[in-house]
Amino acid sequence: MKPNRCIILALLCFWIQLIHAKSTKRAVSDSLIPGLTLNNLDHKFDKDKLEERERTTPQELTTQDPRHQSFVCQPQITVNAPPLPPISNGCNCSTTRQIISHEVQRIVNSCNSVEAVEPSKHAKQESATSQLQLLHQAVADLTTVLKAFQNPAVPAPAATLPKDCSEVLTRGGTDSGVYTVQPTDGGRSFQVYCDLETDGGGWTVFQRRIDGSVDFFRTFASYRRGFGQLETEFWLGNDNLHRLTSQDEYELRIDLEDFDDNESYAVYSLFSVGGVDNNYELTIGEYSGNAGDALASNNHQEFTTKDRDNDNWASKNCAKEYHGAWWHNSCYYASLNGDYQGGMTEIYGKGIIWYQWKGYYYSLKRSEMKFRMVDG
Ligand SMILES: [Ca+2]
Repeated sequence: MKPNRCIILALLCFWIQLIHAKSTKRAVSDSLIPGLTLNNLDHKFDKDKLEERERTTPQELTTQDPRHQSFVCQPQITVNAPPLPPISNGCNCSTTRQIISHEVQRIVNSCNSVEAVEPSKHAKQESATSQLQLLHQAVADLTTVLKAFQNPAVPAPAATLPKDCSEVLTRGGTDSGVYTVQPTDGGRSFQVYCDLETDGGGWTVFQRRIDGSVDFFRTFASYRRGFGQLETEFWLGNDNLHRLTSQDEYELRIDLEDFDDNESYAVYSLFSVGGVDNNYELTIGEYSGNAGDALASNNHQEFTTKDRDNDNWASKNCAKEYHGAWWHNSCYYASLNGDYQGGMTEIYGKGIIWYQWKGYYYSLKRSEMKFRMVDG
């Protein structure tokens, strides 16, 4: 063979191999285009070529493919096919389409599983958060209790009830009537009648006579407890009087009325009642008013009833003799717990008496005894 023919034959051989190599490379590259649907794969792939690629490595392809061998020529051409995706576990796949189909299904199943599990996880997280908040609150409450227990100096919550009618007034009370008070001694609360109108108001009423509907000729124990009706006639009780007047500094006011609609009053600048141990001793201050100072002689006297003689009348009991429980000395000028006799009477000193205003033979129509805190 002439050298020219040999050169032409070698160039023809190289051209044929180059065209085959380009065709093979294009087919493999098309199969890796992202976004291809499974239905399109049949049109993009040659099934036989793919099965061959899965069985061989890129290097083996150049030496074992009989079609390559038939075109082997100098210089040798190597086709670098891209690597195949790994075959998933559990997939009995023999083709790339089966692998992709299996992987897609596996991902779909995984997503469905996540969607099914996430709501449950979310609910559990919310429940745990809620329980954690409750636990924090319980710890805070317990800490507060422990602090209060360890430190007795922690102030108690403010009382919700007024200590007397003066406080009812300062809290904004305007209508006279029955209120519940809680003395500051920590004892039981009880009801009182508050006069919130007379001379500026704030008066805690502890005695009223108005119509004779209640019997006042009673025992020491009865006066200690109190009796009657707050809206009509009553005695508040000596224990309550002691508790209330021990709280602060109080003044005393006595309002009187006769059956001709005449009114008078007496005010004492200081008022307190002792405890049961000294038989509810009376303490009063300076007098003012227009009824006359009938109570001065009873200052510092103990309480006497028909069954408990604490007065200064050595041979008799003033309360029993004149039907009036009172802070008797060697009896009285004022006795507002006597019998309700209804005005002028021939009975000496047994009625509702204010001697300086009406004498010993006039039983008053109305009397009201009350106290309030001293200003300033
Ligand atoms: Ca006596």
